[in-house]
Amino acid sequence: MQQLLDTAEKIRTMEIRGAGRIAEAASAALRDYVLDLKVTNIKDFNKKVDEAANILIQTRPTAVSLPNAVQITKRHTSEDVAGAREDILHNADVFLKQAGEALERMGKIGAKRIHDGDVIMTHCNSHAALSVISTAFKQGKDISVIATESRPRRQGFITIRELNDYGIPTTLIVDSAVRYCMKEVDTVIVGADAITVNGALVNKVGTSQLAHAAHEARKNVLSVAETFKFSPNTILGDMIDIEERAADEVIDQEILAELPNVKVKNPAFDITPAEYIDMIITEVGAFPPQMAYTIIKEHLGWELSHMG
Ligand code: RUB
Repeated sequence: MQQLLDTAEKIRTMEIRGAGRIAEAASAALRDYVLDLKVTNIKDFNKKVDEAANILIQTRPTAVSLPNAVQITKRHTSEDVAGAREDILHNADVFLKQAGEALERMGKIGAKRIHDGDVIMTHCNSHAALSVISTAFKQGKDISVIATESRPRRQGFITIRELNDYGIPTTLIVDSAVRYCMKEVDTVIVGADAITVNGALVNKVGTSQLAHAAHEARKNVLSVAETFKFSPNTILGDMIDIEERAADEVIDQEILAELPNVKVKNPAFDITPAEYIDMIITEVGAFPPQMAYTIIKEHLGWELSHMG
């Protein structure tokens, strides 16, 4: 259990971050937990697995990849502990393998939408978006990137490091310079924490202003998202919970303490409506956001909505 708690803590404190990485870490943590779980009857086994699953799911509320990965990993129909354990280990191995392959496939599919000479704007740090950008670059396309800082946690610094390592010409901007710089941009490429049934994109706060500015300037907006980032529960009417993080990520607590009339609001994500997104690149193809329902139905299955 201690190992699983450590992983949960790393997700909560964002040592492990990004919707894809969170999902992979949770699946692996559940696999390792089950491997060491010493119970003999299936009822106790299921109870323990559900408890562990809930600990992982509660670490961060927005990335749907997290509950999806946990549900995909823990589902089994076995009546005995050995069979259930085997199923869960198998599920985790398949999920982790497919997640790795998905990143590569999305890179190849998305790179087709990037042309020689393109200027790409990206936001935050998305492994999926970077897979598309780096694949296009490795194909020999002459591209450059404008990367936002992504306050308050500055994940943009991780992005510029990765782009620099690839050798891709990169310009760092502050978040408020997005609209000013949009005239230079050909395509906006971002990741996703969740895609809802109506094709809305939930991603790092600030994504919606990028998409809005791109829409206004008639530039393309691509979101790159594995199918496990689509939300089955939104079919049942559920809303995506937007994580609110601590004030001290935004302002020094000592300064804030001197300002009794001031409070801080620090939402970690925002919502971009489908009308501002041209295409969602998944591992099974490039789709308009209006096809979210079909992706959920065909690739996640209705049963996810009724579990957990
Ligand atoms: C990260 C973020 C990323 C998505 C997709 O937010 O918003 O764009 O999670 O990332 P945080 P990936 O830093 O708060 O986790 O493509 O790597 O799954």
